Amino acid sequence: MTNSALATAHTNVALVKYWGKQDLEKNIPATSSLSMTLDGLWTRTRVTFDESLESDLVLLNGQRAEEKVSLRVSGFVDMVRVMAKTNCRVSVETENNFPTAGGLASSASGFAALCAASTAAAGLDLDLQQLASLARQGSGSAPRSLLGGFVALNLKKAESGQDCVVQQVAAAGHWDVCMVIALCADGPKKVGSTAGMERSKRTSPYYQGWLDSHDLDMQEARSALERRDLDALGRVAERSCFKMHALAMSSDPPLIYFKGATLNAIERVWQLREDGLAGWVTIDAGPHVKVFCEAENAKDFAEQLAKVPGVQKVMIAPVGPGVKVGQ
Ligand code: 2P0
Repeated sequence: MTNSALATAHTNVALVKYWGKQDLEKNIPATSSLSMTLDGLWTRTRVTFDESLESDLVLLNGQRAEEKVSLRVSGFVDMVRVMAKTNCRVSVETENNFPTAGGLASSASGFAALCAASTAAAGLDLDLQQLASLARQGSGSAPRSLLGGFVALNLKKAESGQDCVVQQVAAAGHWDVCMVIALCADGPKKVGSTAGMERSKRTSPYYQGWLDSHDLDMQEARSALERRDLDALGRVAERSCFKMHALAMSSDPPLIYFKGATLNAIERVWQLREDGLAGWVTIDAGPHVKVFCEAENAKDFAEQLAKVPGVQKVMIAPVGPGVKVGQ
Protein backbone atom coordinates (compact mmCIF):
# COMPACT_ATOMS: atom_id res chain seq x y z
CA MET A 1 0.00 0.00 0.00
CA THR A 2 1.10 3.58 -0.64
CA ASN A 3 1.81 4.69 2.90
CA SER A 4 1.95 8.44 2.62
CA ALA A 5 -0.15 11.01 0.78
CA LEU A 6 -0.58 14.74 0.77
CA ALA A 7 -3.86 16.51 0.05
CA THR A 8 -4.83 20.16 -0.22
CA ALA A 9 -8.45 21.24 0.20
CA HIS A 10 -9.92 24.73 0.15
CA THR A 11 -12.50 26.06 2.57
CA ASN A 12 -16.03 26.74 1.47
CA VAL A 13 -18.72 29.16 2.54
CA ALA A 14 -22.35 28.12 2.35
CA LEU A 15 -24.73 30.42 0.50
CA VAL A 16 -27.58 28.18 1.61
CA LYS A 17 -26.65 26.99 5.09
CA TYR A 18 -26.74 23.68 6.89
CA TRP A 19 -27.77 23.93 10.56
CA GLY A 20 -29.08 20.81 12.29
CA LYS A 21 -28.60 17.09 11.84
CA GLN A 22 -31.16 14.42 11.14
CA ASP A 23 -28.74 11.80 12.50
CA LEU A 24 -26.12 12.88 15.02
CA GLU A 25 -24.23 9.58 15.08
CA LYS A 26 -23.76 9.34 11.31
CA ASN A 27 -23.55 13.13 11.01
CA ILE A 28 -26.27 13.38 8.38
CA PRO A 29 -27.48 16.97 7.87
CA ALA A 30 -31.17 17.75 8.24
CA THR A 31 -31.12 19.91 5.11
CA SER A 32 -29.27 20.23 1.83
CA SER A 33 -26.76 23.08 1.42
CA LEU A 34 -25.07 25.03 -1.36
CA SER A 35 -21.60 26.55 -1.09
CA MET A 36 -18.82 28.33 -2.88
CA THR A 37 -15.31 26.91 -2.58
CA LEU A 38 -12.81 29.65 -1.73
CA ASP A 39 -9.49 30.17 -3.42
CA GLY A 40 -6.53 31.14 -1.22
CA LEU A 41 -7.78 29.59 2.03
CA TRP A 42 -6.67 26.01 2.36
CA THR A 43 -5.72 23.11 4.58
CA ARG A 44 -2.80 20.94 3.53
CA THR A 45 -2.52 17.56 5.19
CA ARG A 46 0.00 14.74 4.99
CA VAL A 47 -1.05 11.35 6.31
CA THR A 48 1.56 8.64 6.75
CA PHE A 49 0.81 5.10 7.88
CA ASP A 50 3.79 4.23 10.06
CA GLU A 51 4.35 0.77 11.60
CA SER A 52 6.78 2.23 14.12
CA LEU A 53 4.15 4.43 15.79
CA GLU A 54 2.36 3.14 18.88
CA SER A 55 -0.33 5.78 18.71
CA ASP A 56 -1.52 8.35 16.20
CA LEU A 57 0.48 11.54 16.08
CA VAL A 58 -1.40 14.70 15.07
CA LEU A 59 0.43 17.93 14.35
CA LEU A 60 -1.50 21.11 13.62
CA ASN A 61 0.53 23.95 12.16
CA GLY A 62 3.71 22.26 13.42
CA GLN A 63 2.50 21.78 17.03
CA ARG A 64 1.07 18.73 18.77
CA ALA A 65 -2.70 19.15 18.45
CA GLU A 66 -4.78 19.42 21.63
CA GLU A 67 -6.39 16.18 22.76
CA LYS A 68 -9.89 17.01 21.53
CA VAL A 69 -8.59 17.59 18.00
CA SER A 70 -6.34 14.49 18.08
CA LEU A 71 -9.25 12.30 19.16
CA ARG A 72 -11.46 13.64 16.39
CA VAL A 73 -8.74 13.01 13.81
CA SER A 74 -8.00 9.50 15.14
CA GLY A 75 -11.71 8.71 15.17
CA PHE A 76 -11.89 9.68 11.54
CA VAL A 77 -8.80 7.64 10.58
CA ASP A 78 -10.34 4.66 12.42
CA MET A 79 -13.03 4.57 9.72
CA VAL A 80 -10.32 4.51 7.05
CA ARG A 81 -8.46 1.75 8.95
CA VAL A 82 -11.61 -0.37 8.99
CA MET A 83 -12.08 0.11 5.24
CA ALA A 84 -8.40 -0.64 4.52
CA LYS A 85 -8.33 -3.56 7.02
CA THR A 86 -5.30 -2.25 8.89
CA ASN A 87 -4.48 -1.33 12.46
CA CYS A 88 -1.46 0.71 11.52
CA ARG A 89 -1.12 4.04 13.34
CA VAL A 90 -0.67 7.28 11.42
CA SER A 91 1.06 10.59 11.62
CA VAL A 92 -1.11 13.47 10.45
CA GLU A 93 0.63 16.75 9.73
CA THR A 94 -1.83 19.45 8.91
CA GLU A 95 -1.47 23.11 8.16
CA ASN A 96 -4.11 25.81 7.71
CA ASN A 97 -3.15 29.09 6.07
CA PHE A 98 -6.01 30.89 7.91
CA PRO A 99 -7.36 31.09 11.51
CA THR A 100 -8.55 27.73 12.88
CA ALA A 101 -11.98 27.17 14.47
CA GLY A 102 -13.16 30.75 14.34
CA GLY A 103 -16.05 30.40 11.89
CA LEU A 104 -13.87 30.19 8.80
CA ALA A 105 -14.78 26.60 7.97
CA SER A 106 -11.48 25.05 9.02
CA SER A 107 -13.28 21.79 9.70
CA ALA A 108 -14.60 21.73 6.11
CA SER A 109 -11.20 22.03 4.45
CA GLY A 110 -9.60 20.07 7.30
CA PHE A 111 -11.76 16.97 6.95
CA ALA A 112 -11.81 17.15 3.14
CA ALA A 113 -8.00 17.14 3.13
CA LEU A 114 -7.81 14.45 5.83
CA CYS A 115 -10.30 12.29 3.96
CA ALA A 116 -8.45 12.55 0.65
CA ALA A 117 -4.98 12.11 2.16
CA SER A 118 -5.84 9.23 4.51
CA THR A 119 -7.73 7.19 1.90
CA ALA A 120 -4.96 7.73 -0.67
CA ALA A 121 -2.28 6.82 1.87
CA ALA A 122 -4.22 3.66 2.73
CA GLY A 123 -4.36 2.72 -0.96
CA LEU A 124 -8.16 2.91 -1.09
CA ASP A 125 -9.69 3.78 -4.41
CA LEU A 126 -12.98 5.51 -3.55
CA ASP A 127 -15.32 7.31 -5.91
CA LEU A 128 -16.48 10.87 -5.22
CA GLN A 129 -19.68 9.90 -3.37
CA GLN A 130 -17.81 7.40 -1.20
CA LEU A 131 -15.27 10.09 -0.33
CA ALA A 132 -18.12 12.52 0.36
CA SER A 133 -19.86 10.09 2.67
CA LEU A 134 -16.64 9.56 4.60
CA ALA A 135 -15.78 13.28 4.73
CA ARG A 136 -19.29 14.05 5.98
CA GLN A 137 -18.76 11.82 8.98
CA GLY A 138 -15.85 14.09 9.90
CA SER A 139 -17.74 17.31 9.35
CA GLY A 140 -21.04 18.12 7.64
CA SER A 141 -19.56 20.87 5.49
CA ALA A 142 -16.47 18.87 4.45
CA PRO A 143 -17.93 17.02 1.41
CA ARG A 144 -18.49 20.40 -0.24
CA SER A 145 -14.75 21.14 -0.04
CA LEU A 146 -13.96 18.07 -2.16
CA LEU A 147 -15.15 19.98 -5.23
CA GLY A 148 -14.33 23.36 -6.68
CA GLY A 149 -16.72 26.05 -7.87
CA PHE A 150 -20.28 26.02 -6.50
CA VAL A 151 -21.21 22.82 -4.73
CA ALA A 152 -24.44 21.33 -3.43
CA LEU A 153 -24.74 18.67 -0.76
CA ASN A 154 -28.14 17.21 -1.55
CA LEU A 155 -30.11 15.08 0.86
CA LYS A 156 -31.48 11.92 -0.70
CA LYS A 157 -34.70 10.05 -0.01
CA ALA A 158 -34.18 7.05 2.29
CA GLU A 159 -35.19 4.57 -0.44
CA SER A 160 -32.27 5.69 -2.66
CA GLY A 161 -29.85 3.98 -0.26
CA GLN A 162 -27.69 7.10 -0.08
CA ASP A 163 -27.83 9.75 2.65
CA CYS A 164 -26.60 12.70 0.69
CA VAL A 165 -24.83 13.33 -2.57
CA VAL A 166 -22.28 16.00 -3.38
CA GLN A 167 -22.57 17.76 -6.72
CA GLN A 168 -20.75 20.52 -8.51
CA VAL A 169 -23.55 22.85 -9.56
CA ALA A 170 -21.20 25.18 -11.49
CA ALA A 171 -17.47 25.16 -12.10
CA ALA A 172 -15.21 27.95 -10.82
CA GLY A 173 -15.11 29.55 -14.29
CA HIS A 174 -18.91 29.90 -14.41
CA TRP A 175 -18.95 33.26 -12.66
CA ASP A 176 -16.34 35.80 -11.62
CA VAL A 177 -17.52 36.44 -8.07
CA CYS A 178 -15.72 36.71 -4.73
CA MET A 179 -16.17 36.45 -1.00
CA VAL A 180 -14.69 39.39 0.82
CA ILE A 181 -13.97 38.21 4.35
CA ALA A 182 -13.86 40.65 7.25
CA LEU A 183 -12.27 39.07 10.34
CA CYS A 184 -14.23 40.44 13.28
CA ALA A 185 -12.56 38.78 16.30
CA ASP A 186 -9.71 36.53 17.39
CA GLY A 187 -9.74 33.08 18.84
CA PRO A 188 -11.93 30.00 18.69
CA LYS A 189 -15.67 30.16 19.26
CA LYS A 190 -17.08 29.09 22.62
CA VAL A 191 -19.76 26.75 21.31
CA GLY A 192 -18.86 24.55 18.34
CA SER A 193 -21.17 23.92 15.41
CA THR A 194 -22.26 20.41 16.40
CA ALA A 195 -23.27 21.50 19.92
CA GLY A 196 -24.93 24.64 18.57
CA MET A 197 -26.94 22.73 15.99
CA GLU A 198 -28.14 20.18 18.51
CA ARG A 199 -29.19 22.95 20.89
CA SER A 200 -31.16 24.67 18.13
CA LYS A 201 -32.81 21.44 17.05
CA ARG A 202 -33.84 20.64 20.62
CA THR A 203 -34.94 24.06 21.78
CA SER A 204 -35.57 26.62 19.03
CA PRO A 205 -39.28 27.08 18.35
CA TYR A 206 -38.30 28.10 14.81
CA TYR A 207 -36.51 24.88 13.88
CA GLN A 208 -39.48 23.40 12.02
CA GLY A 209 -39.88 26.63 10.04
CA TRP A 210 -36.23 26.39 9.05
CA LEU A 211 -36.74 22.86 7.75
CA ASP A 212 -39.98 23.76 5.97
CA SER A 213 -38.56 26.80 4.18
CA HIS A 214 -35.21 25.30 3.19
CA ASP A 215 -36.12 23.59 -0.10
CA LEU A 216 -37.31 26.86 -1.57
CA ASP A 217 -33.98 28.50 -0.67
CA MET A 218 -32.11 25.68 -2.42
CA GLN A 219 -34.29 25.92 -5.53
CA GLU A 220 -34.03 29.70 -5.78
CA ALA A 221 -30.29 29.65 -5.15
CA ARG A 222 -29.67 27.04 -7.85
CA SER A 223 -31.74 28.92 -10.35
CA ALA A 224 -30.05 32.27 -9.53
CA LEU A 225 -26.63 30.64 -9.80
CA GLU A 226 -27.45 29.20 -13.19
CA ARG A 227 -28.57 32.66 -14.41
CA ARG A 228 -25.61 34.40 -12.68
CA ASP A 229 -28.18 36.61 -10.96
CA LEU A 230 -26.22 38.25 -8.13
CA ASP A 231 -29.23 40.05 -6.62
CA ALA A 232 -31.31 36.90 -6.47
CA LEU A 233 -28.55 34.66 -5.10
CA GLY A 234 -27.38 37.34 -2.65
CA ARG A 235 -30.90 37.74 -1.35
CA VAL A 236 -31.32 34.00 -0.75
CA ALA A 237 -27.87 33.83 0.87
CA GLU A 238 -28.67 36.64 3.30
CA ARG A 239 -32.00 35.20 4.30
CA SER A 240 -30.53 31.70 4.76
CA CYS A 241 -27.76 33.17 6.93
CA PHE A 242 -30.10 35.17 9.14
CA LYS A 243 -32.54 32.29 9.49
CA MET A 244 -29.62 30.17 10.71
CA HIS A 245 -28.56 32.82 13.22
CA ALA A 246 -32.18 33.29 14.30
CA LEU A 247 -32.20 29.58 15.14
CA ALA A 248 -29.02 29.99 17.15
CA MET A 249 -30.31 33.07 18.97
CA SER A 250 -33.69 31.50 19.70
CA SER A 251 -32.07 28.42 21.25
CA ASP A 252 -32.24 27.90 24.99
CA PRO A 253 -29.81 29.06 26.29
CA PRO A 254 -29.32 31.48 23.40
CA LEU A 255 -26.31 31.37 21.13
CA ILE A 256 -24.93 34.54 19.60
CA TYR A 257 -22.00 34.12 17.22
CA PHE A 258 -21.87 37.85 16.37
CA LYS A 259 -19.54 40.39 17.95
CA GLY A 260 -19.97 44.16 17.86
CA ALA A 261 -17.75 44.35 14.79
CA THR A 262 -20.00 41.83 13.04
CA LEU A 263 -22.98 44.17 13.32
CA ASN A 264 -20.87 47.16 12.29
CA ALA A 265 -19.77 45.29 9.16
CA ILE A 266 -23.31 44.17 8.28
CA GLU A 267 -24.51 47.75 8.56
CA ARG A 268 -21.68 48.99 6.35
CA VAL A 269 -22.39 46.43 3.64
CA TRP A 270 -26.09 47.26 3.65
CA GLN A 271 -25.33 50.99 3.46
CA LEU A 272 -22.91 50.40 0.56
CA ARG A 273 -25.56 48.37 -1.20
CA GLU A 274 -28.08 51.17 -0.81
CA ASP A 275 -25.45 53.47 -2.31
CA GLY A 276 -25.10 51.20 -5.34
CA LEU A 277 -22.26 48.78 -4.49
CA ALA A 278 -23.83 45.33 -4.83
CA GLY A 279 -22.84 42.83 -2.14
CA TRP A 280 -24.63 40.49 0.30
CA VAL A 281 -23.51 39.26 3.68
CA THR A 282 -23.22 35.76 4.97
CA ILE A 283 -21.94 34.70 8.41
CA ASP A 284 -21.18 31.23 9.71
CA ALA A 285 -20.88 29.91 13.26
CA GLY A 286 -18.44 32.64 14.17
CA PRO A 287 -18.15 36.44 14.09
CA HIS A 288 -16.66 36.99 10.64
CA VAL A 289 -18.63 38.71 7.89
CA LYS A 290 -18.30 37.44 4.33
CA VAL A 291 -19.54 39.57 1.46
CA PHE A 292 -20.66 37.89 -1.74
CA CYS A 293 -20.06 40.22 -4.68
CA GLU A 294 -18.85 40.50 -8.27
CA ALA A 295 -15.04 40.19 -8.48
CA GLU A 296 -14.78 43.70 -9.88
CA ASN A 297 -16.30 45.12 -6.68
CA ALA A 298 -14.26 43.04 -4.22
CA LYS A 299 -11.51 45.63 -3.74
CA ASP A 300 -14.01 48.39 -2.97
CA PHE A 301 -15.71 46.22 -0.35
CA ALA A 302 -12.34 45.24 1.12
CA GLU A 303 -11.30 48.88 1.46
CA GLN A 304 -14.58 49.87 3.07
CA LEU A 305 -14.66 46.92 5.47
CA ALA A 306 -11.09 47.57 6.60
CA LYS A 307 -12.35 50.92 7.99
CA VAL A 308 -15.18 49.40 10.03
CA PRO A 309 -14.59 49.63 13.80
CA GLY A 310 -13.48 46.27 15.19
CA VAL A 311 -12.63 44.67 11.84
CA GLN A 312 -9.12 43.23 12.20
CA LYS A 313 -8.25 42.05 8.74
CA VAL A 314 -9.88 41.72 5.34
CA MET A 315 -9.26 39.04 2.72
CA ILE A 316 -10.57 38.56 -0.79
CA ALA A 317 -11.32 35.01 -1.92
CA PRO A 318 -12.28 34.21 -5.52
CA VAL A 319 -14.00 30.95 -6.41
CA GLY A 320 -11.62 28.09 -5.64
CA PRO A 321 -10.66 24.60 -6.83
CA GLY A 322 -11.45 21.12 -5.52
CA VAL A 323 -9.22 18.86 -3.45
CA LYS A 324 -5.87 17.81 -4.88
CA VAL A 325 -3.93 14.71 -3.88
CA GLY A 326 -0.22 14.04 -4.33
CA GLN A 327 2.45 11.86 -2.79
C1 2P0 B 1 -22.55 25.49 6.70
N1 2P0 B 1 -21.84 25.58 9.06
O1 2P0 B 1 -23.46 25.07 5.95
C2 2P0 B 1 -22.92 25.75 8.14
C3 2P0 B 1 -23.36 27.16 8.34
C4 2P0 B 1 -21.64 26.70 9.89
C5 2P0 B 1 -22.78 27.56 9.65
O2 2P0 B 1 -21.43 23.51 8.43
O3 2P0 B 1 -21.05 19.56 13.16
O4 2P0 B 1 -18.09 22.13 11.18
O5 2P0 B 1 -18.85 19.19 12.03
O6 2P0 B 1 -20.99 18.77 10.81
O7 2P0 B 1 -19.45 21.34 9.17
C6 2P0 B 1 -20.08 24.31 10.13
O8 2P0 B 1 -20.28 23.17 10.73
O9 2P0 B 1 -20.33 21.04 11.46
C7 2P0 B 1 -21.17 24.44 9.15
P1 2P0 B 1 -20.28 19.55 11.88
P2 2P0 B 1 -19.40 21.86 10.54
O10 2P0 B 1 -21.40 25.74 6.28
